[in-house]
Amino acid sequence: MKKVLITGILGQDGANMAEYLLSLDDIHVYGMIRRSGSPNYFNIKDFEDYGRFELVDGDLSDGISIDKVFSDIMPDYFINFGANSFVGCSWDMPLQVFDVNTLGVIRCLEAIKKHKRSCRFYSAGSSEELGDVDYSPQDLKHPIKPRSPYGASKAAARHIVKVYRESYDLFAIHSILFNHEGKKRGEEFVTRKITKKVAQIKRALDNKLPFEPLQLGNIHSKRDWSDSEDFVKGVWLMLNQEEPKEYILSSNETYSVKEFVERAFNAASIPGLWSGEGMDEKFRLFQENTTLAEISQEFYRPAEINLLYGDSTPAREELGWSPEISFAQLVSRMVDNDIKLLD
Ligand code: NDP
Ligand code: GDR
Repeated sequence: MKKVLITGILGQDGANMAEYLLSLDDIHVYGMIRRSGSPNYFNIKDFEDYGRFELVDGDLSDGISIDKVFSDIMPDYFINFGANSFVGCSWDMPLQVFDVNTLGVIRCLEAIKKHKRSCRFYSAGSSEELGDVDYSPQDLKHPIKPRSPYGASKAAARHIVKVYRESYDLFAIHSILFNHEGKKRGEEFVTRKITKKVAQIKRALDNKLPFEPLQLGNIHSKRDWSDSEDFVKGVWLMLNQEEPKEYILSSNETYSVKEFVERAFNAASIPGLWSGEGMDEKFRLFQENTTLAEISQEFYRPAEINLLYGDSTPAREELGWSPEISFAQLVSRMVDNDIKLLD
């Protein structure tokens, strides 16, 4: 039986990875949770009582706990999805972001180095490391130029994973993941914020009730969006190659937040039209003066990445990976899921 330790188990990718691995034979999954007064088990509710799944306590900001969790389990694979992953808040708490996202990775690597060097390690890198991009689509040769404390924390983690890989001959990788979303996505990220609000507005319109419009920041930024369920399979393929080679995972398409908004309302059969410019830009109900979405200064960031557009050709050609869920399917799956959750 292979033992896989996953951090960030209650988050989107950790839960999707565990669910995928439990669908395979011969894998025991240990999901690490951090101490909280009221942990949210929603993302793991479908498999938390499964026999080959166990929760263990640990915190990436505490090296003693990482050392203990690792040495108690002695895993064959260590997948680090734990992070402070919200770019928007990273300007407000840069030290905490670096502690968890960068020093946390060193704590994982130190445990592997000390207790079991044959353990294969994956830590989640991010397209946020690329920052103000020089060219599109972005590949692995693109310079690292982060635009946020979060992006900088992931860039630093990238370098330290390479250093440990080369210094101690570890199978340790930090591959760049472009945006990926889905039914388990946290509610502060823009896609889930949109689909949750669209579901609420649909409910209000169907029942002729009043509602507050969706409020967003920069709707002109473009992102390369995929489904997390596709990405966790790509990460597992990367972990099972012969050599520890890094790859980009992306959809190879890019859409603006504005396009996501349109498609989400469309998926809920709510017809709308854009009007106005800048801070006055609005998405209105077709042929009515009802605002569905509007702009708010509150959701702008101190610095923005205007365009992310990945090139995952090497992962497709060499690992045989490819995403199965299209952008249109991703949006409608998320909207349908949020509508169902209101029932
Ligand atoms: P989530 O925010 O959904 O999950 C992150 C998890 O990390 C949460 O479960 C959280 O715990 C946990 N965590 C936070 N701080 C600590 C800590 N100090 N110790 C242990 N665990 C901690 O993120 P995703 O699942 O979307 O992302 C997974 C990884 O991939 C992250 O590293 C993210 O930065 C990276 N990434 C994500 C992308 C995306 O588009 N989703 C793209 C590129 C990279 P709790 O539940 O208690 O809050
Ligand atoms: P991102 O995701 O920053 O790309 O990081 P997010 O969904 O937060 O933002 C995407 C884009 O939407 C714009 N935006 C808004 N964003 C949020 N959250 N809320 C809003 O109201 C809003 N209005 C506009 C943002 O400015 C941005 O341009 C995600 C995370 O999963 C990271 O952990 C991961 O590393 C990167 O993707 C790749």
